[in-house]
Amino acid sequence: MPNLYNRFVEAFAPRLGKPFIVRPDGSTITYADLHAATGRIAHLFVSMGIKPGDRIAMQVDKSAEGLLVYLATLRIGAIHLPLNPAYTARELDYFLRDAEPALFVCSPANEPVLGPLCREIGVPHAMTLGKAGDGSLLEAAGAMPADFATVDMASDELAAILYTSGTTGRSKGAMLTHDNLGSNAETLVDLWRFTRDDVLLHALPTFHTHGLFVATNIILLTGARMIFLPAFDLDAMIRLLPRCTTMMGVPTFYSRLLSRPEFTQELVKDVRLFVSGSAPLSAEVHREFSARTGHAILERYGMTETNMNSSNPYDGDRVPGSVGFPLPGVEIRITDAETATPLAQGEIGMIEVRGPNVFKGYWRMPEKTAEEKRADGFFITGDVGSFDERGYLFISGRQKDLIISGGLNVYPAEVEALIDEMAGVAECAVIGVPHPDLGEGVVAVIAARAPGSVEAQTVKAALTDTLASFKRPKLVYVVDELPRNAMGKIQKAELRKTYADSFAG
Ligand code: MCA
Ligand code: AMP
Repeated sequence: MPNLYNRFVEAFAPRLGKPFIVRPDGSTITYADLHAATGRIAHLFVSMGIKPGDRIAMQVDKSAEGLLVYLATLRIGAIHLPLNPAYTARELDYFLRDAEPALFVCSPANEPVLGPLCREIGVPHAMTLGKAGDGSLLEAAGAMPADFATVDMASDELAAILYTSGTTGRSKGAMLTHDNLGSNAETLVDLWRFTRDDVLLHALPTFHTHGLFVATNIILLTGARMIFLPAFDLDAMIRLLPRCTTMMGVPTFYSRLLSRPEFTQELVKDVRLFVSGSAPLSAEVHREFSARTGHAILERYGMTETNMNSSNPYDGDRVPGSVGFPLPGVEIRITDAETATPLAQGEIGMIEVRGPNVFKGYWRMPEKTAEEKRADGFFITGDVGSFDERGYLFISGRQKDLIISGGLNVYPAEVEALIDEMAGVAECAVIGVPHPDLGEGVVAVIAARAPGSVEAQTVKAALTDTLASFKRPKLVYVVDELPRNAMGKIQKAELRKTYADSFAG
């Protein structure tokens, strides 16, 4: 039973003829289709010599078939490793060398570049999967039998590795067990009252916790269905919301919906729950949404390393600006960042989390795991916050130098390292400043070695091939020098003030 897939089977077995996925064109994948297709893919993987514990890395455009690969990976006891399609070959090179997957799945269009990269790195197998289910993977799986005996796993064995960047140095693979994912999804099903009758509008990417585990695992655990969009598409969302009972999104989804006059209370009269997370939802958007639709968005708080930690209540006040209460079974404490001493209610400090949701550790980085997990099992989130007198958690900032743009994380250190290497650059600082659509927008402030030694346009162009587009600075300023404090440290807070209005208006 501990194999997460078997938890799903238990839930959807009575619903085999019902749709798991409905595409915008009306075509469906039923639970029976899912079970048979994942059986075929699982047989294919086993026939290729892939074993439990092996990694299957995947960088493909969003598709329902991609989810089938995730589930087949679980069935054979291998480890799912999804990667953002925006990553460049340089970024992929790192992930493939670090994770040493047994198989890399890429889109057919990228095969000419990534196939040779896999051979150079020594990845044993590369296959393709296109948006329409085309490519070599499903073609080969088609010849396989559908019946497959899902492999038994211990609950603390790995189901997935998701890479998160770090404030310094290399990206870290967060190792998530079958029980991390299963326990969290079960908790959320109960807390958010999901049933087989729910229809979830799925417009999130499927290479992150939010769209992959929170949204998809909940649906699989209830035998419900999702209307599955191949990408974020505001027109399609407005067209399809009347057929849905629930939606999950990052704050940008909600502010974009509000920008449309046709997004009204009437349009969403059959929706019972809107969930937001991955980045702070502004109290203003929360209130405007309530005024427009009568719905209080339910904001929750999570991390790649921990799945979901806290949530506003289903019944009761969903407080704008708060991420709610710790989930059942999850402990959250606020500590002094320096001394690790727990702080009193109301005091602001480091948010720490312990529970069955907390990951096993970073892939092949025991020292990083030890830095971020305390001996008593609490994980140091890097987020700063406090509890109010009613027990609601408020996140007031981040101790980690991280920018969250449209729900995607950008670690300044990674961008700064690339800019610092460029000719004519003395030094640089990458900061996040308010952005009306994305919450925070990435800005680079560069000190030139000499007047005119570097140009903003050249810097932007040079990053095109090396950095995923969402990480690239949307604005680059060249200055004579960067502000420093008495210790000689660049004052990012000062820069954030100076450039605060960069995206205004
Ligand atoms: C796209 N672009 C972005 C972003 N998205 N730039 C900065 N930040 C972004 N988030 C750039 C593209 O590179 C492109 O640039 C241009 O904007 C248009 O791209 P397009 O794909 O058309 O954008 P979009 O479809 O409008 O996407 C915006 C989006 C998307 C819908 C907000 O980024 C999105 O789906 N975000 C959700 C991410 C997510 O799922 N996060 C959960 C992480 P150019 O024109 O230069 O090429 S999980 C997590 O955080 C924890 C666990 C949690 O609590 O959930
Ligand atoms: P990731 O590394 O992509 O898992 O991002 C996790 C980070 O997103 C957390 O550490 C928080 O800083 C942030 N985050 C997630 N949900 C929320 C939320 N509801 N409000 C504020 N920040 C959030």
